[in-house]
Amino acid sequence: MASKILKAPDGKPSDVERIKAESNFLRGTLKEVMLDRLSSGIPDDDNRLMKFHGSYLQDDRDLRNEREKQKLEPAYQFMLRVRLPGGVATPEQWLVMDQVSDKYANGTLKITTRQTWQMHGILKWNMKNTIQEIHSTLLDTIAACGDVNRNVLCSANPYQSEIHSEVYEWAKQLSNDLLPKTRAYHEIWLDEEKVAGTPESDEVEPMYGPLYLPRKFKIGIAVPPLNDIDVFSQDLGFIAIVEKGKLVGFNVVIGGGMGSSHGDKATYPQLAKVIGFCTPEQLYEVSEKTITIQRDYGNRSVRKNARFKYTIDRLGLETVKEELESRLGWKLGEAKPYHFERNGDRYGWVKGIQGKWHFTLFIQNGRVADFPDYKLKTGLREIANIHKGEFRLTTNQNLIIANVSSRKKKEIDTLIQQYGLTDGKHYSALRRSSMACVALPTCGLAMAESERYLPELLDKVETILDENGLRDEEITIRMTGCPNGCARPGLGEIAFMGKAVGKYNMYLGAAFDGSRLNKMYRENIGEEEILNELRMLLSRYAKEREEGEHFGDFVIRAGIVKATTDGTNFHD
Ligand code: SRM
Ligand code: SF4
Repeated sequence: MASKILKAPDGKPSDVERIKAESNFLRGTLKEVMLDRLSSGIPDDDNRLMKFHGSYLQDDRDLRNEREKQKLEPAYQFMLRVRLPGGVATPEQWLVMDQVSDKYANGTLKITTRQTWQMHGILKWNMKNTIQEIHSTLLDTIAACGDVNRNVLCSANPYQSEIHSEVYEWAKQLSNDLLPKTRAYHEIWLDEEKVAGTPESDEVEPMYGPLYLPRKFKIGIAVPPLNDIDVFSQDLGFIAIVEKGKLVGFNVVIGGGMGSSHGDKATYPQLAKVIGFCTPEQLYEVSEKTITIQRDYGNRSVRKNARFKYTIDRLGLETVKEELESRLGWKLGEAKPYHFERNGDRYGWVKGIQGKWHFTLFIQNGRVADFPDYKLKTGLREIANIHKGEFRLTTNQNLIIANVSSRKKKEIDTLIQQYGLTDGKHYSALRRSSMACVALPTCGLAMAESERYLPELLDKVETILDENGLRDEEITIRMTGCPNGCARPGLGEIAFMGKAVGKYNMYLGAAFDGSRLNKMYRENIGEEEILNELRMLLSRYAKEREEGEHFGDFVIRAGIVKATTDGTNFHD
C-alpha cells in the first residue's frame, strides 16, 4: 500500500537491479559455475548474487601485480561471512569454525564489527564443503551480505544478562523472520531438491519482492547504558527500555549509516534519529514495514545514494514516520528517556546474574590467529574444548567467554594464563578501544592498509600516550582502508580513513557514547604528520582537559574541530 505523495527517484535502474530481476530469486547460474573447474573465478553477475549467500569473490591484492606480470588470472578466493544474530555461538560452533578455517580458508577467523565471523581465502572448489560443514553446526551464511537485511546486532553486555538474553531472543527471531524466503541457498549449497511447481513470483518473497532491497539494510538493538553496537549507525535501530527491571519495549531510531565517498558531498555518514517507541511484540512489524518503505522508495538507480539514510533525507524524517505509521495502521508511542554512557567494550571478568562469570577478551582488530609469540587461536580452541557456556562475539571485534560457572572459571583462567591471552593487558586503553577493518590484502575497495597497519601505528602512539600520562585513558580510535566505514570510523573520537597507500584523512570529535559524528581534521596525511598531530593533540588534552572530559568532547570545546550536528555537514 504505497502512499501517493511519495516517489522513488527516477532514473535507469542500476545493473544490479537487472541481475536480481533475472536471477530467479538469487539462483542465477551459481550452481553450474561453481562446478566449472576451468577458472577459479566466477562471472560478475553470479558474484553479485553470491553476496546474498554470504560470500563474494576476491583476489589476493598482494599477489595481483606479480600474477599480472606472469599473465596469470588473479589469485581468486572467496570471503565467507556467517549469519550470527547477536553474536552468540556455542563452543561446538566455535570449534567447527576453527576447524573449517584451517581446512578451507587461510587459517584465521575475523571477528567482524557486526559480531560474526568472516573467513578469507576459500577456493571455489571448497566453497560447498565449507558451507555444508558450517551448516552441520546449525549455522548459515544466508543474507550475510547483499541487498537484504543483514546480521541483526544486539548488545553483548553481560552485566545485564537477564535483559540481554531477552533482547537477544528478540534479535535472533527478527533475524530469522527477515530472512529471504527463496530456497536458492538450500538448493545451491545444501543440495535441496527444487520443488516442482515452485511459484516464480512475488509469493516467493512476500516482503522483499523479486528485486529485494535497493541496498543493504542493517538493524541493531542496544541495551543502555552501553551503546556497544553504535545504535545510531544502523538503518534501523532499537534502544531497549527497561522499567522496574523489565523490558517494556524499544525506542525506534532510523536512518543511520557510516559510508561515504571521498570528495562526494552527496554521500555522507549519518546518525539515526529517534522517532518513537514500540513494544517487543511490535518489533517485527515495525521492522518489516520500515524495510518495505526503503524497498519502495530507495534509490534503485544510483547505488551510492541508495541507503535508507538518503531515502529519509530526501523524503523527510516526518514523512517517513507518517508513512510507517500509515503502513502499520497504528501510531508509534512517545519515545522514552534513555541514557548511554559509552560505546566500546569493557574487559576482564565480571560476575553476572545467577553467579555466572563473563570474560571479555580484547582481540586486536578481531583477527583470531596463531601469531609467532601469541597462540590466540590455539588458546581459544582449548577454551572451547572445556567451555560449557557460550561465546559472544562483540560489535567491537572482541570476544566474550560467557556464562562460566565459578568452577570452570578457574580452568578457563588457567588456559588464559597458559596461552598468555591477556598479555596485551599492558596495552594502552586507547588500543583496547581501537578497531580496524579488514582492508588489504583481501578487500577490493581498500585504498590503504588498515588492519595490518593500525597495530604498528599504535605502538608509536603509545609512546606519545606515555609521555603525557594517558596510557589508561579510554579514547576510541578507528581506522578504515577507505571511506566505506566498515569499522564505523565516523564514530571514533579519533579516526583515519584511507585515501591512498600510506595516506589517510584524519577525523576528530565523535562522542564517547556514539551520539555525535566526528569531523574531518586533516586530509591526505602520512604517518609522520599523523604522529605530529597526535603529539600536539594528546599533549593539549593531557594539560587542558576538564575533569572526566572525553577526548572527543575536548577537541570541540578547545575549538580544534567544530561539532558535526548532522551528517550532511560532515565534509565542511
Ligand atoms: Fe563493510 C563493503 C568488510 C561492516 C560499510 N565491507 C565491504 C566489503 C564486503 C567490500 C566489498 O563490498 O567489496 C568488505 C569485505 C572485506 C574483506 O576482505 O573482508 C567489508 N564490513 C566489513 C567488515 C568485515 C569489517 C571488519 O573488519 O569487521 C564488517 C563485516 C560486518 C558483518 O559481519 O556483516 C563490515 N561495513 C561494515 C559496517 C559497520 C556496521 O555495519 O556496523 C559498515 C558501516 C555501516 C553502514 O553500513 O553504513 C560497512 N561495507 C560498508 C560499505 C559502505 C556502504 C554504503 O553505505 O555506502 C561497503 C561498500 C558497499 O557496500 O558498496 C562495504
Ligand atoms: Fe574494505 Fe573500505 Fe570496508 Fe575497509 S572500510 S573493509 S577498506 S570497504
